[in-house]
Amino acid sequence: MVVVSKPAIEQFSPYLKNNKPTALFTQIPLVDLSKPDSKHQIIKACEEFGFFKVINHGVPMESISMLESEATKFFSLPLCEKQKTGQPQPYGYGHKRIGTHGDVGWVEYLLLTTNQDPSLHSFQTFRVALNNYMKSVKKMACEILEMMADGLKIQPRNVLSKLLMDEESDSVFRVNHYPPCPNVQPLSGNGNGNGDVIGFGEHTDPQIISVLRSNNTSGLQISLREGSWISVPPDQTSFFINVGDSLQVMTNGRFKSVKHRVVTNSVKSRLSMIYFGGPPLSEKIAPLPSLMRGDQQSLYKEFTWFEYKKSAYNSRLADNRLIHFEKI
Ligand code: GA4
Repeated sequence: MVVVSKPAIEQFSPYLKNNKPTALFTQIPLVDLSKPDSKHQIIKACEEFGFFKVINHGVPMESISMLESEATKFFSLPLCEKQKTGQPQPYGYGHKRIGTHGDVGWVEYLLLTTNQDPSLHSFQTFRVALNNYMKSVKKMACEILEMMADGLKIQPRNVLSKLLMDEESDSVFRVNHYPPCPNVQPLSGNGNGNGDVIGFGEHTDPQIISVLRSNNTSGLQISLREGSWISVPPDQTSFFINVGDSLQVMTNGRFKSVKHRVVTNSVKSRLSMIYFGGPPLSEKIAPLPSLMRGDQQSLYKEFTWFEYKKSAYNSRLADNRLIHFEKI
């Protein structure tokens, strides 16, 4: 009999997650965008989780599938071809290293600006599929931000969405490919067969809103307020929305940015594409005046998106980035 040994745990140690318990039975909030009360559900989800799933989103399945197939083709190219899109500085093709401060994950990715990005110039069909997809996803993100303004009873209703619509909007697009990760012998029997190898370490997104779509492979987990993690069942026909740090500040902490991470699957590869909606670099990130009641004070110091982004990109993934901007 041939016994195939599992790879040594040491080889994977930088990718292993800590082992806080995983909460069972918590339902991910679901928002049907075609329903008249969706704005209230969005507010509730943003306050409780900073995260929700949307259906009836209006993004054509065809543009989703086209981008997925272009991305799959791209990631199956030889490494040297993929590297022609440039090293991530921060835009371009990257693998294993995330950011510039020592974070690693079992992942390869493409990080792109949503504007005129030179990175994909030799991948024209990819660029076309991406622009097409991004147009619909940005529209949906703006609709959601307008429903938020309605639900928060603030005027004008485009107070948030105009930041994404601005020509100078500093938005980012990311495609992540998590190849199946070979089984790792768990340190102690924690019940998860693959020893929970980290694909993308825990973090919050610095921007206003993130819109994620993945194939049908599991891996995404969100952290609940009390610190436990729940797995988000994959659904390739839906989108998942994250509240980002900037939206937390703009709502003076009423909405919370969601801590999330991705663990790898030992059998299937996971492909996710995420639109990170950000404001123009010069935009002041501060609580919306129309949300502040009476003598309510801002919980945060004054800063621009440029200042926050600079500080965020100088941090480690798991750092609490907003802490430096909180009033003492
Ligand atoms: C998290 C959200 C987006 O993926 C991203 C990431 C960025 C990167 O990959 O370069 C960062 C991360 C993200 C926050 C902290 C810094 C910067 C990696 C990292 C360690 C593109 C973004 O805007 O911020």
